[in-house]
Amino acid sequence: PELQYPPRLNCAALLLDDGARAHPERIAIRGAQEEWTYAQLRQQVDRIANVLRGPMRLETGNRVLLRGANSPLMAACILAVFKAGLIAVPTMPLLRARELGAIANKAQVNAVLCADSLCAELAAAELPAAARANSLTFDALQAQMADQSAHFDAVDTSADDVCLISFTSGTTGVPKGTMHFHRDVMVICDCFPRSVLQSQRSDIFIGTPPLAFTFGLGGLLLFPLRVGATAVLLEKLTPETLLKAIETQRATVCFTAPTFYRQMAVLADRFDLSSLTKSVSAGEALPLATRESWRQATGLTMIDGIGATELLHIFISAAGDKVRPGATGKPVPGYQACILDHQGNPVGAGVIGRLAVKGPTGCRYLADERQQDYVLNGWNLTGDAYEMDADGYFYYRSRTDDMIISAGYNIAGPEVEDVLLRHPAVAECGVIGRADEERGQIVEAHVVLRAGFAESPALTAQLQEFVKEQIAPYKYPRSIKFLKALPRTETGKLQRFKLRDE
Ligand code: 3UK
Repeated sequence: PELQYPPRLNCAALLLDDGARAHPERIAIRGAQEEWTYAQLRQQVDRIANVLRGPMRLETGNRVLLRGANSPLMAACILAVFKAGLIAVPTMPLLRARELGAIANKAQVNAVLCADSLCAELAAAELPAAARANSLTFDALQAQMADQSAHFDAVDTSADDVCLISFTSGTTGVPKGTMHFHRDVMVICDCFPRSVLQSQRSDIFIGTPPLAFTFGLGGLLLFPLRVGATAVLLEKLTPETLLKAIETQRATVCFTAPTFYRQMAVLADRFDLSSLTKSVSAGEALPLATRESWRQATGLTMIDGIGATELLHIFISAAGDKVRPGATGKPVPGYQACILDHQGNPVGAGVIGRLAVKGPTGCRYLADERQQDYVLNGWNLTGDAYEMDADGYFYYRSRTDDMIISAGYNIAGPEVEDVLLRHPAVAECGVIGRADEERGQIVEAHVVLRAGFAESPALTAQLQEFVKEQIAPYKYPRSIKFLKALPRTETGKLQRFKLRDE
């Protein structure tokens, strides 16, 4: 892909001002209540930018913590921060005071914009004094916007000025902040969406990932703006309300996590999903069983893609007839990937090793010694165990740390999960290694049953047999536990450590 941008670049100016000039009357963003054309979005963004640089007295390079569920106003705040030459620090809506305080201090934020409904938790957080004094709720922001001009000239930033600090949903330790430039924002718009998704101006994007998660920021805001399409931003979506919204909004592109697709597949026949042409899955591995049930329910071939906060968006993926069952896909044009052994040497086809990625975006942690663990000779080590085939397709096996070693066998939990998901009684499942004196670890499955099934020793035996019939018998779960729900992050990732700690 052509990834040439001028050395002076403000990504919001490029995404927004150009769109507002070229197609002012097209719908840019729809929310639960409001609908903004490109011209209106630009005006909202410009008013917010004027608040930021006027009454809030922020200066180029200052950092603004943002907190809100997906909505047009939240989107406008992020764009305004970019346009005003500031740095956005978006935070996940479900974070608690302790985590918010850690992020605010790590990123040394100078100001805060927070949705009214999420203010209480932030009020309880320890913020840098200056940021505490320079906080606005969305209601207060809107009151101030009314007094501001609807025109703001984008601050003349450099393509490699930081505009975004995105925090990883780290399962352990202090969250890691990853820094991204104005250029990186354009790069992700010009890689995956162009070469794999092939998004168009007529597309209507919808989905669940929060804008504070770069999967959502790209898929539900930046990508649609880049091609003049429409972004639908709704909060608190459930599998059922997302299906309803796809129907009523006539959405064409859906972004969500595998667990949502699994639950939607069961309900899909009650909705008219004929508008939908693309369904993108990311955040965790897409089991083949889920790909198949979604295909049966909708006729659509899902677009699986692995992305990471460190790399900003998706770097391995495949769509349409390029999809190979069980594989995530091939490196997105612009990116390279390879598999390394423990010494850091490349391994050949068919050997499991550590995934390494190089491309136009990459990991830049904010003051964190873990930078050395993630980047080796310019290659980003994502922490995933992958395998490549002779044709260059990449197959996810597990997180590097999650590989189960039982009686000398290496077992990838997701492979066992894929089998269990094919059983009619299983709605959701998570497979981990449980410490065992004799075998080192044993395979343990945590299963959520579908409605109409009840746990019993007979069902446990049946599930164990079911696994043994389909994959090497040593991979079968010697222990099966039944749960009402699995612990997941806001981004749809299974929290395996919570299953282990049980
Ligand atoms: C895992 C996947 C298998 C993998 C993300 C799309 O998930 C995103 O970013 P995070 O920083 O997590 C990164 C890690 O998540 N993962 C993500 N997608 C897949 N594993 N198949 C997949 N398709 O372990 C990776 O290292 O939260 C995803 C776009 C932007 C993102 N930030």
